[in-house]
Amino acid sequence: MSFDVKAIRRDFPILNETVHGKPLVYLDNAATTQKPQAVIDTIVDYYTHTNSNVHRGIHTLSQLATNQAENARHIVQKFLNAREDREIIFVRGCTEAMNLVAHSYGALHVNEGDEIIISAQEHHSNIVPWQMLCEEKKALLRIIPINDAGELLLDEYAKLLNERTKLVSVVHVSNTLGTINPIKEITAMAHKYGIPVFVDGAQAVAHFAVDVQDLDVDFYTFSGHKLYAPTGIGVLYGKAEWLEKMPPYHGGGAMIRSVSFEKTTYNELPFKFEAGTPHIEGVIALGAAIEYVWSIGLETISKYEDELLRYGTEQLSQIEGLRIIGTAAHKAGVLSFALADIHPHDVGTILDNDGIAIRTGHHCTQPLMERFGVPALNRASFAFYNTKEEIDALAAGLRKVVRMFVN
Ligand code: C6P
Repeated sequence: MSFDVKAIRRDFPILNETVHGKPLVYLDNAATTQKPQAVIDTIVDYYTHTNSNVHRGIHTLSQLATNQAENARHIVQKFLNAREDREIIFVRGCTEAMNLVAHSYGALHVNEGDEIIISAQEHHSNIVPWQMLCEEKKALLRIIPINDAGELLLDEYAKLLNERTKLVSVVHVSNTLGTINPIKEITAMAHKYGIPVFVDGAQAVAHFAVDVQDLDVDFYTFSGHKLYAPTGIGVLYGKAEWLEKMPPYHGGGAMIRSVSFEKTTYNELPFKFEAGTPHIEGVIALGAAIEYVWSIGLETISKYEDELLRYGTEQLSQIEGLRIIGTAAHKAGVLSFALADIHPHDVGTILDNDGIAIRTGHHCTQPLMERFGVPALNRASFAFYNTKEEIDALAAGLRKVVRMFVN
């Protein structure tokens, strides 16, 4: 299919907005993506025609809502190529998925003296839950280091694996560096010791196809809002054999089979991990977002975004005093950079005056800031609705910042 970015942009009404009187140039897609009309319509349609609680009612609307929500689960199962629908747990997002696994898997499998491996690239949400678990269990957190390009050092990783390791949890694509990690290799290395692997796919699923069976990961998570769906809905994939053994995370309605004051028995998968009324319209809209992405095609998306990344890298590299942080050979559409010694908040504010949205700060990866010796960074991150003209606007905006501060 040929890629018509102008037509794609018409699917996203927010792209017509102006900011400070200038056309919006939205380059903060790693923080959250904009929503296509198909997703917005799905939410309106749900509240207009179907709104009802799920898995609770015999009445027609409840059954319609249940069918739509379970159909969305099936769409996610296909999207990740999971074996079964029951391996798809709906959560609020990556952060909740990590806390769920840390809490539930951790309760069962992690004890004093055990070790958990994460990497130097991790977002705080893939650091703090494991730190909390390690503190509680007197276990140890081990960190896979990176080189100056922002790539994991697999030789060092190999040295960290041992019989005390109880879990490896790594990010698929770094939100700060853009590095795409070799998950298949990382997983195979851990599996030699029988160690399960959890992958944070927050920055992966919107950019290329992910096949959890091919990667052979034990757990995988993503947040809907980085995949053109609403906030507050995300997915935890887990191999059924792990999820079956793990205790529930939250207690309440829907996760039970029977309750008495003496004893409660738990529901089957996936409901054992879905206590309470779920984010029903979010679930259904996530299904619509995936169908929208499929209608374009992940291969087409990857190819186009690679082109944007290459063009953006070329254009930004020519700017005086600009240093790109994250130069891995295998990268997704994230460009983080320092601009002379100008504070990123100044850069972000001046760009915003020109309608250009980038992210500035530590990107919830403070250990990475320390690793690269910077207090904060600027980050432009791409989606398939971005254009080379928008990258030109960013480059022009950055030249203006340099002129204001350096000369
Ligand atoms: N990164 C960013 O601007 P939640 O907040 O649960 O939807 O996602 C957390 C998360 C986990 N892992 C990675 C790699 C992420 O990038 C994020 C979210 C956003 O980079 C907001 S901090």
